[in-house]
Amino acid sequence: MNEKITISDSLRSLLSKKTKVVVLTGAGISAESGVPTFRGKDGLWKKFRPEELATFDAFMANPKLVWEWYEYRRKIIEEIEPNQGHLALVDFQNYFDKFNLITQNVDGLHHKAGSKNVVELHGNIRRNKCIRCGKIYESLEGTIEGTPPRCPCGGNIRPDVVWFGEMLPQDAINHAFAVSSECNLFFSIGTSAVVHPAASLPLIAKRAGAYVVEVNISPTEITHLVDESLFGKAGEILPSLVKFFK
Ligand code: BV8
Ligand code: ZN
Repeated sequence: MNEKITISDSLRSLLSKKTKVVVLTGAGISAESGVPTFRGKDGLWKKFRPEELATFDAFMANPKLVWEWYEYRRKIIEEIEPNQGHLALVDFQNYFDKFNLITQNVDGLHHKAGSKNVVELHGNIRRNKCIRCGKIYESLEGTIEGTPPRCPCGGNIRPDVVWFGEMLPQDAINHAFAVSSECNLFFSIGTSAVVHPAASLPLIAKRAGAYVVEVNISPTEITHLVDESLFGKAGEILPSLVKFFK
């Protein structure tokens, strides 16, 4: 399915190279690749609530359970490929003179699809770090085997992702705030827009006068305030939007 979708004249006129575009993605853009979303019916949280696993306290209380949950997610991610939605965003990046891709996802699929300078607000599940000395590990080489593995300094190794209650990487969120407040066109794609501060980016763009478009299979927390909602799968909607590029 790649036929043309119906978009407004306003959006159509904004799909020109000169428009400054920011895209925010969430778990929904990876759904068609087979990555379970967080809050959907097949959501990752079906057995546990976010606060039970994706927090530092949860890791300190039960490092084995939290580590195994991430290992389970890494296994899913190792076997999957970017989908048409990720690939369309590479076309977006090649078309628009000013384009910024910001993601809440930790699966690395935008990078794998060929997107450049991806801003990962919540880190990357493939990377790890030591909770004691902060050493970053791109692979587990050099760590002491265990569940979780240990750093030679004695500290536990944890996934290099941002947990609830943790600050986002300062440069990432500052860059995201800056470009969202200067763009003409902002896309919120495949996110329920409940997790802050990422969820404030569409509002910042809207307040700065950008035209805000949501791409989602169902309404979200921000549907009432965006300028245009394109309901459907990101893997179908985004390639259809590419057809409007002049
Ligand atoms: C912080 C990494 C402060 C880990 C993640 C009350 C009000 C406001 C804020 C808070 C509050 N209480 C607590 C907070 C803060 C909290 C927060 O926002 N909580 C929420 C739940 C209320 N935020 C934080 O803690 C952040 N840090 O605030 O620090 C601070 C200040 C001072 C000092 C210290 C700290 C940190 C948040 C980051 C958490 N980490 N991930 C991991 O992955 O394990 S969040 C996690 O949720 C993922 O990153 C995910 O991307 C993100 C957001 O979820 P979505 O991506 O939107 O996924 P979801 O499943 O919800 O939705 C999927 C959507 O896709 C749906 O809408 C669905 O319809 C759609 N969809 C499905 N299929 C498709 C599709 N769309 C299109 N096509 C399809 N095919
Ligand atoms: Zn260490």
